[in-house]
Amino acid sequence: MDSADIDRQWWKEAVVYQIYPRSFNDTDGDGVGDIPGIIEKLDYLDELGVDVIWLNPVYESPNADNGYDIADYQSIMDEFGTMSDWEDLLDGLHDRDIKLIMDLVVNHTSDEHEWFVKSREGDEEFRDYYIWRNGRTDVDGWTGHLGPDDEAPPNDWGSFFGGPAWEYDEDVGEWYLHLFDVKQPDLNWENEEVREEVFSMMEWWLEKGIDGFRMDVINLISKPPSVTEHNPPEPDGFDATFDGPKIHEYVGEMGERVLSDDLLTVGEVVGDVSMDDARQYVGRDGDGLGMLFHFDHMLLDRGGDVWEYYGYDLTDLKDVFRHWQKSLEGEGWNSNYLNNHDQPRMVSRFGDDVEYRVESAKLLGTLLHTLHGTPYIYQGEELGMTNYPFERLDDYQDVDTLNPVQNALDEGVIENFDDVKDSVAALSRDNARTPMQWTDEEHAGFTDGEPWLAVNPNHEEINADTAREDDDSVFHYYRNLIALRDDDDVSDVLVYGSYDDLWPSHTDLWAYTRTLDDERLLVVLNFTSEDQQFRLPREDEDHATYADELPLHAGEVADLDTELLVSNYDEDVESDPTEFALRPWEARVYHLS
Ligand code: TEU
Repeated sequence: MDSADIDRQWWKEAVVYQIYPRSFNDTDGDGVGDIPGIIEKLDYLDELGVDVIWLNPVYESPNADNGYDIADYQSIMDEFGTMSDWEDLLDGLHDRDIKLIMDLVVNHTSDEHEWFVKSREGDEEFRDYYIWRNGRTDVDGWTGHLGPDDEAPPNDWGSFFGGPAWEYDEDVGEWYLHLFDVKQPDLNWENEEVREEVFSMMEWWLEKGIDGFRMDVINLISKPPSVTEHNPPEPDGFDATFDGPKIHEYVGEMGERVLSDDLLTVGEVVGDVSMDDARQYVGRDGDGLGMLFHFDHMLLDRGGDVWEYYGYDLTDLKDVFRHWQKSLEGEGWNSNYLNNHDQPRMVSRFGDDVEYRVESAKLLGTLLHTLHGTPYIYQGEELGMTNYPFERLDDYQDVDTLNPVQNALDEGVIENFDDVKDSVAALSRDNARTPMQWTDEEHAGFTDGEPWLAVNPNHEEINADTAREDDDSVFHYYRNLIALRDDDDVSDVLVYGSYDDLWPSHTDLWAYTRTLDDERLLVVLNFTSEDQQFRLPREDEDHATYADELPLHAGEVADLDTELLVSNYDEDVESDPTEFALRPWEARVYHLS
């Protein structure tokens, strides 16, 4: 990469911190986090040094899916506070030079949204805001969910949260589509008025001063013809809901109408997104999004169900990142995340959360902050928070755990919960949602009341208070990583340098370079709990096991200034980057210039 080609944007140079308000900090003792609770922690966020907050949904909602079922896009959920609290939050962030992006959930609303209530009442104006269809009466042997007179749903799609994707409504006499919970009816984006409503709602938030949007399941908004047409062709498979036929028309329209380069925009894209689609979403002459959240690395260790946990191979993880890093190079921008509110804790999933918790949390942080793209930190990640020791089905709250498991038990797909409990515990979204661990006191200082979801018992050891006092903590390591993006000596190569995998086939080490002009970073990460040996090959060496084209060879290093920029072991680190031994979960970043 050549520095002359850099297309600078503030959001490429930023670090984003995600807040799941329900689990962040509770000030009124109801056991649920709230906006005043976030305000109370603004100095903490400032101390960490993050540049942007992504706030999960805080809008009015009956909470069938913790706020992803929105009943009013322009008001704040009572449990979380008031609009004036939210305005104070925005001011408090902006005063500290921290930006705010809001969650945009417009594939669906709550069934309690006024639009759906009216649609269901038969109000002509709102009927076409949602997707209503007749059931099928000609399906022999349909054994699934039924409407009246043994009517089968319009097609056989299942919802993401288990069970059918259609619900029969007696008053309407038709079925409505819900790709997620039955309380999350899908909006009909074919209807121009729906698009208008969404765009003007977005403009309203932008006028209030926000700095961008994270867009929930944005690649689901265009449905296939078998659903949108009145004399539909044969039903498509469920995969047809991903990146549907008019997706770029709709997202492009949003880009043109509402978005600009000055906003941070990140679209969540579920399913197997093709690189052509990805480039269309975020590419130079594309739809106008800045980044995507794809799922390729989140699906390596699991099947489609929450009880299908298999573990992962490092080479597969590297393949996913190499694919995205190289395919978007010079064309679009990457987002990098290893966990969020829907995923298990990264240190439990990709690291070692027992013996090498601190080392592996730091190593994963090093990866996140040295890849090409914008890093996203999920609350508690900066403390090395781990998965929760879930035991019983009653321990969970999440629809995406409870519904599919209960359905599978009812249908005999699972014989008893004990058979799958370890896998469910490894994958459940509730791992991310246990309350933030602030102190070693009762309920980890999250609430004075009863927390809505149990606090991890390891808060006695893992908490923000302890971490801030300990110079060697994950917290301080993260502060250093975040600060690197503001360090003039390395920020350009760190943010804009191209990524090259040095040793793709290595099953235990992840080694790569970032290159801008003559400057380089060399990152070497030991993804195991054993010692490993690293070696840079010479140019003329037969290096069959390394990358086909070596981005860096040992001979070059002799002519360069070498600085050990980052290391997660502070003692006994040799300065020669061409050959060295790595201890368990050791991470090193050398700056070569
Ligand atoms: O998630 C989309 C989604 O399908 C996955 O995150 C899914 O929950 C995961 O693969 C586990 O099965 C978004 C939101 O992030 C999530 O919290 C919402 O529940 C969902 O959309 C519906 O709005």
